[in-house]
Amino acid sequence: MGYNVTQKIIKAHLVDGRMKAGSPIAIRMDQTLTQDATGTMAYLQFEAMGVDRVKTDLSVSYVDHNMLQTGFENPDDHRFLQSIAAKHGLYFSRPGNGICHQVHLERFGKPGTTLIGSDSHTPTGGGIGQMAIGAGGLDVALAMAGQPFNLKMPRVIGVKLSGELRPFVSAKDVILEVLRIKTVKGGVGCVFEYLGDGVETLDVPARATITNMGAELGATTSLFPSDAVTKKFLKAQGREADWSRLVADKTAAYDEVLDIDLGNLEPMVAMPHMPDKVQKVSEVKGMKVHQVAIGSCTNSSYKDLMTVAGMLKGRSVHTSLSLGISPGSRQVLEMITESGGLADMIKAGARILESGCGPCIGMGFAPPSAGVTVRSFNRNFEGRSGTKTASVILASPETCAAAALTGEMTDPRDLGIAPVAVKIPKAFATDDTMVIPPLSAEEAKKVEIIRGPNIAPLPRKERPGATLSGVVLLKTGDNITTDHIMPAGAKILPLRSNLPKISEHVFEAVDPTFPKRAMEMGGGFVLGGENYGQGSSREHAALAPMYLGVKAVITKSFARIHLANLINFGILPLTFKDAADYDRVDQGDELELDIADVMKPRLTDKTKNLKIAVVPQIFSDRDRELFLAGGALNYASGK
Ligand code: MIC
Ligand code: SF4
Repeated sequence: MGYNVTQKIIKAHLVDGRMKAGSPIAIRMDQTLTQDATGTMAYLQFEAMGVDRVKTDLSVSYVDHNMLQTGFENPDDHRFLQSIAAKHGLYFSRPGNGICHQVHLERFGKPGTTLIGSDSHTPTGGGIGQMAIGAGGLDVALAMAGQPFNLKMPRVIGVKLSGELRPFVSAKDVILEVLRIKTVKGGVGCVFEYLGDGVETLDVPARATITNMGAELGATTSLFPSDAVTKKFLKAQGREADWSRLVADKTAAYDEVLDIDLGNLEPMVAMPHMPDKVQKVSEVKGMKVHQVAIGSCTNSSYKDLMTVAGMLKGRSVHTSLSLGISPGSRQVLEMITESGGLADMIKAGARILESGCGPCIGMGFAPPSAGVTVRSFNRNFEGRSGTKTASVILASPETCAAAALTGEMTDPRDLGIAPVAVKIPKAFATDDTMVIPPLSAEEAKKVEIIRGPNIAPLPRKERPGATLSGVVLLKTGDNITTDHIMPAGAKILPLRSNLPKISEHVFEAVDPTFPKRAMEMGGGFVLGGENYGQGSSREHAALAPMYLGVKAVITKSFARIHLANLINFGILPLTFKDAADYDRVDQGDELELDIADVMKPRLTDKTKNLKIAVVPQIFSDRDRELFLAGGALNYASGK
């Protein structure tokens, strides 16, 4: 039997383990990326490991999230990141150069290689056949220190594409269709690998939209083959030498196959407040819209924005709303400027935001109270936009542009305008002056790391005792996101390097009394339903609860990255052996967890005098030792 693309890349990077779905494996990481909101912590952790220079082929530190500079915190952090990159042999992508995933795809990603990034949308690189995986900052720091990445060998779901997309239907509609079928928890433990005749009809930006938003399936990553289309893209980026062909063998097998006929798809949306609440645009047409935002790492390529520019050209944004556009990278901004697209957008009344994450993470351009905002983004969790009462609808750039013109949900095919066809340019603008290359080892020695007052020292955890006891501080439901656990937004994001301060906001939108109660009670337990911790890679969703004394989290199931982050910071993740037991334990109950043998924990609900069977979510000896050491940092530095 031949290999699929996923197996080929894993096989070439396998350091330990067996390639059997569900088995623990360790793979070598060729490249790393960080962004500023997770990066400060990742570099503090890397520093604590005592390694002078990154051991990867290439590591890049990006600044794209914390771009609003309403105080000293964000600019201080940018300066810290620039100096620490210089110290340790990294490339530094300066603020203004663009969103990490878009820039990495354009300038650094390489087919057939591995990339680990401290951001959940790192799988964007799958658009050019790179195995790109999102993880917590600590796992990225370990990779920079030359350690392999530990994960479970994924199941490989083949998504067989046939046919061709019709006008005004685009890549976003493909991934929304996959989300409709598989839901936000349907991809946990899986790689989505795209195959079939339809693949060659999709250009790289389209492929990258699909692999990017595969993160919303909870997937380990998503992958396209590297073919002639990939070669054309890399050539236009002046990087033909980085191309290599990588396709599945004819006899390759998949654990499951999904068939999608591109020709049958229609414009779709994900309704509030989950990316899998998918409907056809035609089913919600006429709904009033108060804001439109186009951009984010999902849909901010040159092609996306030129499509929008073409639809707006000679028309005006509806008076009832504001349209904000954030280009994905400086390359995109430069090229839409030179080709006249930017002027068409401005003439139509669009507000041009800087090149970065911006409104996607609540960094400005928040919608009005109870407003409906249509966004070309990937996440629509409650409150994430910065306005708690707002509703976010996720849609393609075409559907966003249609809403911007009419002021209501509109199927772009009903506008009665000619479809805009944008071709991938023969040559992109490839000026990398906003990327500072690594210094020589000699020069790096002279660099002083600049730390502002916002950088608090890194916390360490003690080794756990034989018994963990305390009360259930909070009982949550299904699909709790890391945005629920550790909110982002313009006010809280600048505190990412300051754990004591950011911890005051844990579970803010769910129960604002949580931090105070947790501190007063000396910590305790958190209960959750299915898919606990889905969404972002932010390790602060584990670190901050750890700081507040959370000892274990007991759920029906976990999302992959958050599960790893919990173990990395010494919080024990457990699932109920019988999901029905979730209903028997209540918030406020006093629990005792005997972990004399951590692989056979014994849980007692002392309030109800109940024994509850639980399963530790620890799958390898390494993870067990790491938890027993009080977390990955103690483990890695031998403390
Ligand atoms: C997100 O989209 O939620 C983020 C902000 O990019 C996060 C990372 C973070 O919280 O810093 C992610 O996706 O991992
Ligand atoms: Fe930035 Fe949004 Fe992409 Fe996260 S999802 S990396 S916040 S653009």
